[in-house]
Amino acid sequence: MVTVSIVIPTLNEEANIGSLLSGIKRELKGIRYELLIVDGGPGGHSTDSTVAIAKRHGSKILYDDMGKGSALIKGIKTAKGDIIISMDADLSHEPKELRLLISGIASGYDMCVGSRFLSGGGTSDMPFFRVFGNKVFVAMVNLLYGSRYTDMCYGYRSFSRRALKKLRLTEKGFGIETEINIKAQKAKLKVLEVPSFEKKRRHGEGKLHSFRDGWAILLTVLKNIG
Ligand SMILES: Nc1nc2c(ncn2[C@@H]2O[C@H](COP(=O)(O)OP(=O)(O)O)[C@@H](O)[C@H]2O)c(=O)[nH]1
Ligand SMILES: [Mg+2]
Repeated sequence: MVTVSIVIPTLNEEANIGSLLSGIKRELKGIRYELLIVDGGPGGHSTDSTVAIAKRHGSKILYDDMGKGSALIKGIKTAKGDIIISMDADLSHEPKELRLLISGIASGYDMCVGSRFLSGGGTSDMPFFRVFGNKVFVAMVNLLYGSRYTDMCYGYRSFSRRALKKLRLTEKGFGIETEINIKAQKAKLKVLEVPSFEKKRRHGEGKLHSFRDGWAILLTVLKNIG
C-alpha cells in the first residue's frame, strides 16, 4: 500500500497547527501516512506550544535552526513515505486538496505542484506586489530554463520520494520552492501543476519578508544557470 509523508515546517504556529493536523487526519482516512513537523528557525525553536500540540496529534518532531528550506530538506531526508507532501502550517493550504496531490503521484507524475494561477486556483493571501514579484520570477525561470510553470513560490506540493531524492536541494530559506522548480526542470522530471486555493494565514504573522526573501529567490534563479 502506498504511504504518504506530510512534511510541515513550523515556527510558532500554536494557533494553527492543531486544526491543520485534525483536518489532515479527517481527509486521509483509509490512507497510510505519517506527519512530520520540522520546527525552528534562525532565532531558535518555537517558543509556544506548537511542538506539544503536534506531539499530541501523533506527529514525529524534528528540529532545525536555519529556515523553511533547510527544515523541508531535513523533513524530506527523514520521510519514509513513497509520496512526500510539503505543506505550510498556517492553514493557508486546504487539506481537502491532499487527495488530488496524492493522485497525481499515484498516476505516475514525479512532482505535483499547486498553482494559484490556474483556473480553479487562487489566493487570498497575496498582496498585489507579491503577485507581481511572483510573475516576474515565473517569467524569468521559464525563459532561462525552458519550463512552463504558472506559479513559483508556493509550498503545497507532492513528490515521489525517488524523484525528490535526485534533486540535491540546498536552499536554506524561502528560495526552496524555486530551487525545486528549477532542478525538477533540469532533471526532466514529469511535473503536473494542479490548481490550488491559498487561504489567508489564519493566525499569527507570516515570516516571509518580501524584499529580503525576494532577493534570495532572485539569487536562487540565477545561481542555478548552467
Ligand atoms: N522550521 C521553520 N519553518 C518556517 C520558518 N519560516 C517559516 N516557516 C514555516 O513555513 C510555513 C510558511 O511560512 P509563512 O511565514 O506563512 O510564509 P508565507 O506564507 O510565504 O508568508 C509556515 O508553516 C511557517 O511556520 C523557519 O525559519 N523555520
Ligand atoms: Mg503563509
